Amino acid sequence: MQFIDQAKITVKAGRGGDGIVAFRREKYVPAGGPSGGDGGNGGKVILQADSNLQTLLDFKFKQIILAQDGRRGGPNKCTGASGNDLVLKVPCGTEVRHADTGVIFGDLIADGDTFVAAFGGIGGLGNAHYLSNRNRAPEKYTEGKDGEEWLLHLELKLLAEVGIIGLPNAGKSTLISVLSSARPKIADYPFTTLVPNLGVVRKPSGDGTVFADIPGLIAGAAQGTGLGHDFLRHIERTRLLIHLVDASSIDPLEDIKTVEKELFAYGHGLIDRPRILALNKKELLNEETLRKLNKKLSLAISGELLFISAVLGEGLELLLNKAWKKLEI
Ligand SMILES: Nc1nc2c(ncn2[C@@H]2O[C@H](COP(=O)(O)OP(=O)(O)OP(=O)(O)O)[C@@H](O)[C@H]2O)c(=O)[nH]1
Ligand SMILES: [Mg+2]
Repeated sequence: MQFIDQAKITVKAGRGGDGIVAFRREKYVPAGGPSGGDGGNGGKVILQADSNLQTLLDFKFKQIILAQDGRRGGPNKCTGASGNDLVLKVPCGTEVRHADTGVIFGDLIADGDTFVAAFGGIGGLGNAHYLSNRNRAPEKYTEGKDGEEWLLHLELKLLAEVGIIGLPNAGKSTLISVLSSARPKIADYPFTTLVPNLGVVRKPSGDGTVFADIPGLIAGAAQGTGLGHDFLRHIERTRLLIHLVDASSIDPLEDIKTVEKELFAYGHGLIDRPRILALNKKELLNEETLRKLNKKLSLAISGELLFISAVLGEGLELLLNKAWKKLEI
């Protein structure tokens, strides 16, 4: 399935139906009064969050969305039928902005959340409304009003509590595959992961916590280099980041700094997000190298660090315990 996390759409609500001019025509009533009914209101365009959806793919092919117009009024003061509302399903975590100004209109978080993207035009009035003592046979009516029309920018920001970040090939997908039932592609080359993967990890209490594994970040990611930048938005809403580093790389400290720089450059408060630094692939290092690396990093880094092996499952319990603790604060 294609993962589409941005879309530009035009939503147009239905136009109100026109009011009409009509007069009562009854057999024994010589001069029937005005009886033109009102037009129905135009249908609304409504966005609704649906937890079964994971992407905005539908909107790649459907960019203009029109709700139904209201019907004209009828004789005998019959109001025209209102246009049907159009309900568009979007994934949970979809932010709705005005495409031209960037103003946030709405944010659909929980399953079932709704947001009226465009209100329908109200129906016009039929001539029955204009009966007065001075005018017993009004010919006046009003037209229905146009429905609202907006150019919207939809942006999906995944709702994961924990984000796994790091350089390509650090083992992020391996980690999420070991911790959860997610089965992302894992391979021995950078940029294996092209779209974020979500996995649910059970807390000791039994509650599920959503982890997101995003494509690898590289230097310049915040400015758009590589794939990472496009996906940093998906960790904006996380409460905790697990920064995964390949302990067997040539210079893990340099790797750490590269990713930290990108978090800083991206903004949105990511640099202040609670973080756990986990050095992966520890089984590839001998005792001596491990000790030296631990010392070097401990001197250079203020926070705590943890050595793990995603493949062997070593240190993962400790990693999760730390994660749960940090999430509780
Ligand atoms: N020896 C060892 N190899 C590991 C460990 N964890 C992951 N790997 C390997 O590292 C390689 C990259 O793993 P991935 O999980 O695809 O890495 P990633 O960080 O998701 O990579 P991108 O998606 O490209 O950013 C694979 O060959 C994994 O088998 C580990 O604990 N020990
Ligand atoms: Mg990956």
